[in-house]
Amino acid sequence: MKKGILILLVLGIVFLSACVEEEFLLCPDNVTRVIDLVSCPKERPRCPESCDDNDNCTVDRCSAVTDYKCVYEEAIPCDGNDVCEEGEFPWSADCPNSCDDNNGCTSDIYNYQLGKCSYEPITPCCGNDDCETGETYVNCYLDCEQLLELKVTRYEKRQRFEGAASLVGTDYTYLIIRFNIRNVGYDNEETINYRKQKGFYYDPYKMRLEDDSGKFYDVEYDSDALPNWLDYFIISKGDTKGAALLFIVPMSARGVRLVAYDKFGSRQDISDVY
Ligand SMILES: [Ca+2]
Ligand SMILES: [Ca+2]
Ligand SMILES: [Ca+2]
Repeated sequence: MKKGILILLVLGIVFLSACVEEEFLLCPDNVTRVIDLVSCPKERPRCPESCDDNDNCTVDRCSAVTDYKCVYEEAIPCDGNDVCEEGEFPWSADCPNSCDDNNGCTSDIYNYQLGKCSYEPITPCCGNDDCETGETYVNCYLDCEQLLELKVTRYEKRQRFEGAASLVGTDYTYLIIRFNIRNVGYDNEETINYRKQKGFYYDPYKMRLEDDSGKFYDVEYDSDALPNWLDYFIISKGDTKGAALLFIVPMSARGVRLVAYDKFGSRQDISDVY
């Protein structure tokens, strides 16, 4: 009996001691409570509230990649470092506002390698006092002399032309153009015609018509049936020749002009027809 009382007593003590409240400790995160501070969760690393170094020329970074430390990388380009860097011209105060040299015959660029404006000549350029390849009096009278003068003296439209198909009932017409062509400046030696002679090499098939819509019309081969037909010919400097050519144009063509080309395909002169 005594032994039974003793066992109950011991069990009672154990039970009571289990009911005593444990003493908890607060971890540094101010949230977690533990009995032993060793059990606190490890503090999570964090970046400083700001990494701003007040320098426009650095990129300020902080993340797990930088191990939660502030890292500063040079910003390129950097507006405000007194160096005109790639991509900054012309908006940045580090660069000149403009590289314009007021010369339409140079291309104006900012050269980042040299750190200054640089200028490349544009060729050909109308206005540089030099009649360059590709320039003629027609497309650049500023630089080139007039070498040829073309004057339409008469034109005639008809839908029938002897020896050629009738255009009656179509929207097209034959156009006969008579003109004078004067060599005012050509004094080159020509050998194309198997004769060594100075002057302008006239080729009827280098003549074209052009209208307001930008269409071109070639000389008809029946032109040689025209009185005054002028075949390949060298026109000496100062000489004028009269000639006639036949074209087929739509009735609706407007702003028709006769154009003379040289043997290289450059326009030498233009004369209005109608
Ligand atoms: Ca800069
Ligand atoms: Ca320029
Ligand atoms: Ca020029």
